[in-house]
Amino acid sequence: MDPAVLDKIIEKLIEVRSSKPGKLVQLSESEIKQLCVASREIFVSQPNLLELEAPIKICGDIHGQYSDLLRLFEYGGFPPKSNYLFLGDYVDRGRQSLETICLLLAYKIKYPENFFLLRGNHECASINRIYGFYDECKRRFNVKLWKAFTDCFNCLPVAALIDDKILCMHGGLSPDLTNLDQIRNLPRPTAIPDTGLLCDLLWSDPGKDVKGWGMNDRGVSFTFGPDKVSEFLAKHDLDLVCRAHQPPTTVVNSTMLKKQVHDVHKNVIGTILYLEGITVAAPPGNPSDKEISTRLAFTLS
Ligand SMILES: [Mn+2]
Repeated sequence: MDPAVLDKIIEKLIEVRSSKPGKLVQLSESEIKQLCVASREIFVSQPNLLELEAPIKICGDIHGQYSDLLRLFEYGGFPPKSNYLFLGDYVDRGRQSLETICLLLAYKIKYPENFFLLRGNHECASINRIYGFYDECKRRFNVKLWKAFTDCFNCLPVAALIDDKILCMHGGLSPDLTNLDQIRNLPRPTAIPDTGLLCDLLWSDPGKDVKGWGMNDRGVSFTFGPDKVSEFLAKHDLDLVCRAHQPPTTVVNSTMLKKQVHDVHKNVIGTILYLEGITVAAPPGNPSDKEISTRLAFTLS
């Protein structure tokens, strides 16, 4: 897409960082369509299992909370000052899914080798039709635009490997995952199926008290126990599984994180509220909307 158009879009989107949180940025339909098409081309040209290097900042669910995304960049540095990997769930639940996804796609197009987006379970038409994104697209634009996003989301990569040691995805492990090439070989474009490897990567959860594989209360996919994580890490010579998808249960500091990163056999790092030494408080949320307060962000250096 035209670099001048792209720069204008980014400028408009980040201009509101000095405004009151919640201020809308109404891009044109044509600008948003261009973001969908140009980013989709980049997603398809890059592997489904991204191979990345530290230093990189890893961020969890944003869920349409655009002012939180801007705040996150204020803390961590606006691209390209820092490299970023986002773990999915950009849309739904929050009030500004459009601003959120547009800024993320714009940065992906502007800095394709330094800014990375994985797919979350909400980057799927059957989910974001129900949980807010469809309604926001329809209210502010039209259903055709929502369909343009679906075409783009269907091409998002689903996992990343950092320094050959840290496997990142939105949900978690899968009983079907025996070789990382299976992730590399997942076809795109694709919707997220109800079962199988792709479904699990985007939907599964770790279960502290689970041994092996357990039922998942979400009614989709599985839970996996610490034994399955240890087994998986040993088999693939990895240090860590890093994921999002759930509200934070632990707040760690960088020392704790480093210890965990270097302490192999240890579980799954996920849903951590940490960025550059600053613990970001999760906004008070409606308990029934647990995911809205999910934020994961930490730096690997
Ligand atoms: Mn999720």
